[in-house]
Amino acid sequence: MKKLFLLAAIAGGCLGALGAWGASPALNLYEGRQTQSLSGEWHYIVDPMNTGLYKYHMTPLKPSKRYFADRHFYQNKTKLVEYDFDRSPILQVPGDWNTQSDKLYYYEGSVWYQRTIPFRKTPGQRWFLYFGAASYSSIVGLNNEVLGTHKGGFTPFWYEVTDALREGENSLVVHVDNTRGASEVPAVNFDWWNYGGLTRDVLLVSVPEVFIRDFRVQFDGKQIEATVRLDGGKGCVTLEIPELRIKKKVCSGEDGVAHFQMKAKPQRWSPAHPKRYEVVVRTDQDCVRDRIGFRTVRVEGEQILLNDQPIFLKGVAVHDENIGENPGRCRNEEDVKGLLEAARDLGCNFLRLAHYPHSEQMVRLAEEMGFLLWEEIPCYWNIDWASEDTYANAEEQLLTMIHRDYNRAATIIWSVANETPRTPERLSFLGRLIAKVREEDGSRLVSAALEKKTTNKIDYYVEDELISLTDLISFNQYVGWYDGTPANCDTVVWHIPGGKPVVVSEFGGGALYGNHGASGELFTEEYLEWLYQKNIEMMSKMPGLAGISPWCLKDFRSPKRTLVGIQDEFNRKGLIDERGNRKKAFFVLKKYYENRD
Ligand code: GCB
Repeated sequence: MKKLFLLAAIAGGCLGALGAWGASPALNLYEGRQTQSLSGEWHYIVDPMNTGLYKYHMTPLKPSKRYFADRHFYQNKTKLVEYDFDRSPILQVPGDWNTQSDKLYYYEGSVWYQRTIPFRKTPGQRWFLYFGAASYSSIVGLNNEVLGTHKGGFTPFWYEVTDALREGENSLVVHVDNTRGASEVPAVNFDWWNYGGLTRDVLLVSVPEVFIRDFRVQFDGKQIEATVRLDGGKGCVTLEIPELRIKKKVCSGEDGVAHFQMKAKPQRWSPAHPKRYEVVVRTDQDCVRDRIGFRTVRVEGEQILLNDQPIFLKGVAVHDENIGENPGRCRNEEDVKGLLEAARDLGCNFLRLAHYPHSEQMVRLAEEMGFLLWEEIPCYWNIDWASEDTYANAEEQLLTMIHRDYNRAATIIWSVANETPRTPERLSFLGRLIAKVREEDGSRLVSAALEKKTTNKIDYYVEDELISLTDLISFNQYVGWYDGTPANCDTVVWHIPGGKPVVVSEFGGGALYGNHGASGELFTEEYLEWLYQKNIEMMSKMPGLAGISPWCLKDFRSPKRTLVGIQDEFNRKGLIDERGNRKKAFFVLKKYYENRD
């Protein structure tokens, strides 16, 4: 058991603090990594009572008695066995379970996934199991060994399995549980579908004994700095950017970390010119590549400067849910492309990836297509601010997101929270998170989507102690929807502290595509069209306005939206509906973006 524990600890990223990465080194999926996809058909068993985890008095089962147990071992006829993965139905991985079976549509609980992995050992190699995301928590078992547990439904995790894999067939079992919890992140109340499952890619990654675990590249306007981290030993590292004629070799210290500094004048990455350079990192055993854009971002007074030029963020907020007849979590590049193409047609240069880390595919493709990104973790509405475990969970999600996307030029904003209550506990919690972001990555802007306050529906105040800690003043407002009608926009007076760029991180209202009526009629396309016209007029007068990300691109599933015939369990604040049909408001925003610098 001790050995397993150690394995899980190592694989879970507890190798100790090294360099600037903090305590959890990433295992990043660069080009050139040898990977075997474990996507496709997995058997599953639905286990609402957690029969595979506990005995009848709720004492925990030993791993050897859990559903992890190697099914061949249990198929011994003298034992009573009451499960059989081979006879169990199939779920596609990646994919949420809710949209794959009617029985699982509302399901919140545990599901056991199982598949086999054929394996042949090659000397001198190490192997990792990589999970893009499992929502919300998981326990991974390989051949009856527990590799580890993970919490947080939107961030990747991995386990080293070099010693756990055996020649021939291996049984991989993953217990995934999407039960909501008061001390989880997010907690119990949120306005999107609580999709469960192995929602992102599962991979078997093979690397040499000493391998390039992670590298970070940064451009400060004058020079490119890079830090490469080897795992398994030390070595000499060559970093090459062929198009810039850069080639440099640095030998790591005992810690396996090599630092580079190179003067360079790259073409700058921007939405209008999303130029990326191939960066090759090589040792005598390993070679990986990434395509990296170089840009700078900072704030000056009330402006956001991209490559030293002011930029207005023409944004839209997006959930990780595909466009289609039966939408669910995005499963592949095709799914995220659908969303990104709709945002491009809208004229956006910026996306708020709400309300949790989206997939790496989303971030990479957005970068290739020239979108600036706001990335965020699900400290949403109210969570258990006083709990240290909750804090540790939020911090882990935040750091994993930063580690995964550190090299992405597209990402300019890390956001730590959405619409959270102003309490001392929350201030201390989010203050710690913000300090953590700055420690980990001083090259980007930090934000949080705040709330506004009004007592008379005329004076709106954005007041929050967090503003002194963030780079932007971002807040959500719903004048014309939760707050009066769009006509109210004419009389609203905004009281926003000056001195920092203002980004309205949400505004919007609901409309069912194809539902027409007078502009005063709720849920009609005409109402939403009017709401967008009036909000745009109002916000254009806001001092310091540096960007907007209306709520939101696409109608998305939410069990909180129950109005039959209109919502039918969809939040209807999309500019397009779930099938991609454009509402009238889409064209109002498009026109505004076309005419705005
Ligand atoms: C908000 C939330 C967003 C909701 C939206 C709404 O302020 O940030 O998650 O979906 O309002 O539709 O009410």
